[in-house]
Amino acid sequence: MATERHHFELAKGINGLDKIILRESRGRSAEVYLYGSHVTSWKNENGEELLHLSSKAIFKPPKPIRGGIPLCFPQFSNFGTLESHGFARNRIWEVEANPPQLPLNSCSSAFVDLILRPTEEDLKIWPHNFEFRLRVALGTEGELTLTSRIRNTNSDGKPFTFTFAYHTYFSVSDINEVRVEGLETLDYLDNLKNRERFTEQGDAITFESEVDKIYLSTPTKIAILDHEKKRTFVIRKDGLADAVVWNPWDKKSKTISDLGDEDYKQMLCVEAAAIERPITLKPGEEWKGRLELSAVPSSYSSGQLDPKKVLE
Ligand code: TA6
Repeated sequence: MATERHHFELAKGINGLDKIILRESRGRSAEVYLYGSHVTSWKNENGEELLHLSSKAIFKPPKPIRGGIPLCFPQFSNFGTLESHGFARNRIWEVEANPPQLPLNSCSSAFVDLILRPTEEDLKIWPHNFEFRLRVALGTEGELTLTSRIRNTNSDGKPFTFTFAYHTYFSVSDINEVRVEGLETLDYLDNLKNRERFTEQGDAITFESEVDKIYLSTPTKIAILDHEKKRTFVIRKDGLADAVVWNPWDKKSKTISDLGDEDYKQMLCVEAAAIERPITLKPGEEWKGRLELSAVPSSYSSGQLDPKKVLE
């Protein structure tokens, strides 16, 4: 299916699962599985993959897809009684032809609107009616934008509360050569130390062992500088105060059955999230959380990366 309005194609993906393909005139593309509304691919004009998809990803419900951009809703990790990261990532979503209006980013060259509503079974584990709308858009400069709108449609007058994350797996050339700018001096909860609170030191974040941290009250822009690829990912976010940084490193990777033993070297998760202050919605209320990803050439100054230029 290709429509004039949305400029997307519906195709069959791995194991016959439905997927949406977004294409842009200069050859950039993105793919979204209806299973989980899961972005599994984002490519630049040279056809290079910018997201990391696990070499052992299993495309078989109910196992969530490992890699790409899993959506964590209505619970991040085990911050509650539901399965890890909630259930939105392992439900089949629908394409929505005419969603309530969302200001159209005029720079969007292709987009698709998806929706998830709870089934009777879902209501047994999380007794709240909701509409979760996701727009995935590919911009004319190759930027990938995900806009989530979550509405409380309870008819019993009850509010509900949730945590949320775009659990993005970025593709990097070598985790040892990567640094993250924008989280220096911030407080974080360390998942490897019982979520104890610490303060990050002044330097950019680099990687030499397992990391699993929830940075709190983070700026709206974060950058991942990939020295070897001479590429910088710029993450822009709205409505998402926190940012999770995760790399399982070698030992933890071996305990994750659908992650290749060596995958950790080529991946880094930096996840725009709302965790410390969960979102509460009364019936009729809607929350919006927006993520914009772009990949730009890194700027150099006498052989050094200049993160300030990137963040300007
Ligand atoms: O976002 C980091 C994290 O919560 C880690 O603690 C780690 O286990 C990871 O997500 C993956 O979770 P998953 O449920 O997809 O195996």
